[in-house]
Amino acid sequence: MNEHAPRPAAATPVTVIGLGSMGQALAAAFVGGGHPTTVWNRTASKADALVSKGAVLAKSPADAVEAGGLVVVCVLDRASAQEILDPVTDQLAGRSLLMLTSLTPTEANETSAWAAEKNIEFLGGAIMATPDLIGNPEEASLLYAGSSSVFESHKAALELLGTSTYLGDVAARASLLETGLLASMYSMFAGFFHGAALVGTEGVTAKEFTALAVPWLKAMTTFLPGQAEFIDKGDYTTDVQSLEFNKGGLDHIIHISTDQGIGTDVMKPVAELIDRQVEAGHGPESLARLIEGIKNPKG
Ligand code: FVH
Repeated sequence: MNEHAPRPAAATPVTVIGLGSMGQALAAAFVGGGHPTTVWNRTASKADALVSKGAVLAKSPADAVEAGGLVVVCVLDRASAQEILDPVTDQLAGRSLLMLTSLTPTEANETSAWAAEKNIEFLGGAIMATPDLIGNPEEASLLYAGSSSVFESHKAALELLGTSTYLGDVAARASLLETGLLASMYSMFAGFFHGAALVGTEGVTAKEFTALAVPWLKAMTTFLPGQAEFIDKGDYTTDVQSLEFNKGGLDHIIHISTDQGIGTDVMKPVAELIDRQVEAGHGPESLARLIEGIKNPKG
C-alpha cells in the first residue's frame, strides 16, 4: 500500500431519531454506506434489526444527538419531533439537524427559525419515495432546503438515501415542492381513473387501457416545459390549441362520459376553470392560463 496515498475521509457519524418504517430505511442506508450510525426510537425494540447490522442504540435522545455529526429526525409529525428535540437543544447547538419528518411549509420555516435561535444548523427535507425505495437513486428522490452548509458537508451521506436536490436556503421550499409534485401526481391518477372508468363502459379492461395510457401520458409530459414558459412569462398568447379549442375538448369528454353513464366529478372542475377564463375573455389564449384561475379562486 502506498503510504502517501490520500486516505479516504472517515464517514461522518450519523444519528437517526425515529425508527418507523421510513426511519428504519434511512438508518439502514447509512449503516450500509459505512457511517457509524446511532439510533433512538421511543419504542426501543424497533432498533433490533438495525443493531444486528451494526447500528448503536442510544439510551436517550440526548445521547443520540451527542453521537451524531448529522442528526436526522424522522418521526410522525412536527409535534412529536418538537417533543423530542426541545429538551435536547443544548446538545444540538452547533450540530447539523436534518428534519425528514413531514412538515408543512409554515412549520418548516418555524422550525428553521427555532433552530437558528438555538444555534442549530437546520436543513429541511422531503422524501419523494416509500421506505423500500430508499437507497435506490433511480427511484428515490429527496428534496432539501435550508442550510447549504449542512447540505454540502453531508452530501455524500445524503446520496446514500437517493437522488438529492437542494432548493435554496428557505426551509419551506422542500415541503412546498413536495406538495406541488404530489398535487400533480394525484390529478394525473384521477384523470387516469376517469379514463379507465369511461373505457370500462364498453368492456375495455384497465390493463388494455394502461397499455395506451402510459405512452400517451409520457408523450404529454413533453409539453410541460412549454406550459412552464407561458406561466413564467405571464404571457399566454398562442396560435395553437387555445382555451376555446380546449373548451370544446372538455365539453366533449363531459358529454360522452354522461352518455356512457359515468360521473364527471374529475373532469367538471377542469371544464369550470376553462369556462371561467373563456368567459373573462381569454378564449384565444393558451391552456396554461388556467393557472391564473387556480391562483385567484372565485370568492
Ligand atoms: N412511509 C412513507 O412512505 C412516507 C414517505 C414520505 C415521508 N413520510 C414521512 O416520514 C415520517 C415518518 O414516517 P413513517 O412512515 O416512518 O411513520 P411510522 O412508521 O408511522 O413511524 C412513526 C415514527 O414516529 C414515532 N413517534 C410518533 N409519535 C411520537 C412521539 N410522540 N414521540 C416520539 N416518537 C414518536 C414513532 O415511534 P414509535 O411509535 O415506534 O415509538 C415512529 O418512530 C412522517 O412524517 C411521514 O409523513 C413517510
